Amino acid sequence: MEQQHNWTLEDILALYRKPLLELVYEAATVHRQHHDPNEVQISSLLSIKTGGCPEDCGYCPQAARYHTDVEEHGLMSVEQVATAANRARMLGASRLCMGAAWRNVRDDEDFDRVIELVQTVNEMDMEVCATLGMVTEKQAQKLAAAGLYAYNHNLDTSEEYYKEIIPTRGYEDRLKTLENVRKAKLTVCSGGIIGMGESVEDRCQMLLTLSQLDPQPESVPINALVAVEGTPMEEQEPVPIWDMVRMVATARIVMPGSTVRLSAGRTQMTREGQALCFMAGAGSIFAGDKLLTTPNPDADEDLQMFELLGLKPTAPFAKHPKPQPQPVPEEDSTEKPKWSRPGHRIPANVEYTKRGKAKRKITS
Ligand code: SAM
Ligand code: DTB
Ligand code: SF4
Repeated sequence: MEQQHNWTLEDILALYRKPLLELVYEAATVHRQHHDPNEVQISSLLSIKTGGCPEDCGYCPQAARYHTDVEEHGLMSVEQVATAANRARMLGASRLCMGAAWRNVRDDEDFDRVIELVQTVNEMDMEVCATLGMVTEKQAQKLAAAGLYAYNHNLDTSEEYYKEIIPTRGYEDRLKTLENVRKAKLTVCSGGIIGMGESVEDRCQMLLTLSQLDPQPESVPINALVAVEGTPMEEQEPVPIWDMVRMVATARIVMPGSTVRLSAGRTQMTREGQALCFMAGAGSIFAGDKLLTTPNPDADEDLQMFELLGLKPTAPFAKHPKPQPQPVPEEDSTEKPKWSRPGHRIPANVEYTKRGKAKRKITS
């Protein structure tokens, strides 16, 4: 399919700001040209390593520096992941997305275990996705050889606004990781979060950057911020459903071949609101009662919604063939990735880091 990489920010802003019903109609039309509108792909999230993350992402409940209710745990075993994958499959999920609270992948024993986890879930005939932080090309190749189907790494917002929420890594690292993932011939899952205080221009700039990737990402998750107590974003207002609909519809039009995923934030949305997002081109959801660490709608509720709307779950490997596992390449000790660490000061993050420390002292 021809992809359009020469959108301008003005084009995308003009789409986003169209009268809502006209925007939905245009997006629904594009959706029908490239996708089955009665199919929605289901992914299930599993946090294989939770909390204690050294990064300072202002939205994230897993950052060690904040004080949240997240229960930390080390890397899961093969048995634990196989059990979770089975459960996800019973709920109609075609994909298991394994997330780790890491800044980046390291060539250590934990990564060897992740390779085993990928091999195990691939053998269960599910699409395997991983989101492990920054990866080098060699690491991405190892994951691909193990049978990984997709790698998730979100741009999260515009390059400009990124500096307002994360001081411990640069936007160029996100882009470099996506390039590494592509070179390893994995499918790319990349999107972002709305509701972090960003402007409409930031949202559209993020969509512009995603649309300029060549090829465009196969999956584009659109998350509404889950404002978690103890994080610098705890007081952000919930995202209005209309913003979610506009974001899904605009993503759908600028990247017609991508699967747009209605991601975090569904617990706050009515069925009618979600139906409008499906109409506007959302072709995927995360299902199961938990995202990584925060709640998601009950599986039963989603099942009822699918029945009500006449939606069917997409079968595994409907868009790309199942990866055939290859021998995993040997370690290359000469590879020394240089990820950035800008280290600038973000007042809210500094404030909540202090609160986190104070709270830990009181509770310990
Ligand atoms: N540590 C890895 C990384 O940052 O790339 C992978 C896991 S991280 C939790 C994956 C993604 O979850 C983030 O890029 C962000 O888009 C999303 N996320 C994290 N916290 C969120 C929140 N409170 N609300 C919505 N999305 C969130
Ligand atoms: C994505 O875009 N959203 C997912 C997945 N990719 C990794 C994560 C949502 C996390 C929401 C907060 C939590 O549950 O910790
Ligand atoms: Fe760590 Fe990822 Fe959370 Fe950032 S988003 S704190 S890197 S788990």
